[in-house]
Amino acid sequence: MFTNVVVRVPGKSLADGLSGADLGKPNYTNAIVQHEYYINALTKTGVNITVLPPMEEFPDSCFIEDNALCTPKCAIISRPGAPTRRKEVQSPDLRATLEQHYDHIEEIKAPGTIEPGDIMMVGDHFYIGLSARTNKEGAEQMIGYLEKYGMSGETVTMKEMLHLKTGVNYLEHNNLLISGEFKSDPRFDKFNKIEIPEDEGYAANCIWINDYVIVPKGYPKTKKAIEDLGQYKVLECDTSEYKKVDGGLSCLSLRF
Ligand code: CIR
Repeated sequence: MFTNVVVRVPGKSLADGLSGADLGKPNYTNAIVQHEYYINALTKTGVNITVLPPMEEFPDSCFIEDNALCTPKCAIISRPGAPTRRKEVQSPDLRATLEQHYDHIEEIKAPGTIEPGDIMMVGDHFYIGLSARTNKEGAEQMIGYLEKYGMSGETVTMKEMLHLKTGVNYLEHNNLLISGEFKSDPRFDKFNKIEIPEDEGYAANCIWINDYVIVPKGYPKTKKAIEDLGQYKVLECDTSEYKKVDGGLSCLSLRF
C-alpha cells in the first residue's frame, strides 16, 4: 500500500535530457499536458501527491525516481551515475519533502553511484541492477542501508537496458512484468511472469499503486495481459514525450 507520491514538474530543458532513443526531442507543451494527466491518474489511486517545481538546470530532474529510494522504513538519497544528474539530489526541496515523511534518511556516498530506476522492491527485498548508472559500490552501500533497517537486497547483472525497471517491474500478487534480457534470468522464475512482447518492450515499465496498474498508452497487448489477470484496475497514461528521453511511468515519481 502506498500513501504518498512525489513528482517533479519537467522544465523546458527537458528537451536536453539524456537520450539513447532516436525519437526526436520532447515537446514541452505536450510533456506538461502528459505530466498533468499522470498526476490525475495517480490521484485516482488515492495517494497524497506532492508536486515539486521544475529545476531548469537539470533537464532530467522530472525523473525523480532516480533521486531516492523510498522504503517503508527509511529513505536513501541516491548518487546518480550520470554526471549531469549527480547534483539533482542536492535540491533542498527533495530533502525537505523526504523529511516530512521519514525519521531516517541515508545517503549514498562517492565512489558509489546508484539510480533507483535500477531498484525493484518486492516486499522487503530489493533487486538492484548493476547498470551503466549503478556501480557495485553504490549497490553495496544500498544493501548495507537496507540491512540496517531489517530489509535485504541482491544485485542483478545487466547488459543492455538503461535501468533494471526499464525491463522488469513487480505488480504485487507475485506478478512480474518482464522483457528482453531478464526473461531468461532464473532468479525471476519464482514469479508469475508476464512476458512483454518485443514490439511493446517500453510497456514493461508499468507501475502498481494500491491495486491500480498504470500502463503507458499505446501498448494494447500489455494492457490486455494485465487486465486478463483480473486483479487490477488498469489506467492508461500517455508518456510518449518522456519516452523520447528514455523515461517511463516509474521514473516520474517516488511512491511510498
Ligand atoms: C536519463 O537518462 O537519466 C533520463 N533521460 C531517463 C531516466 C529514466 N529513469 C528511470 O528509468 N528511472
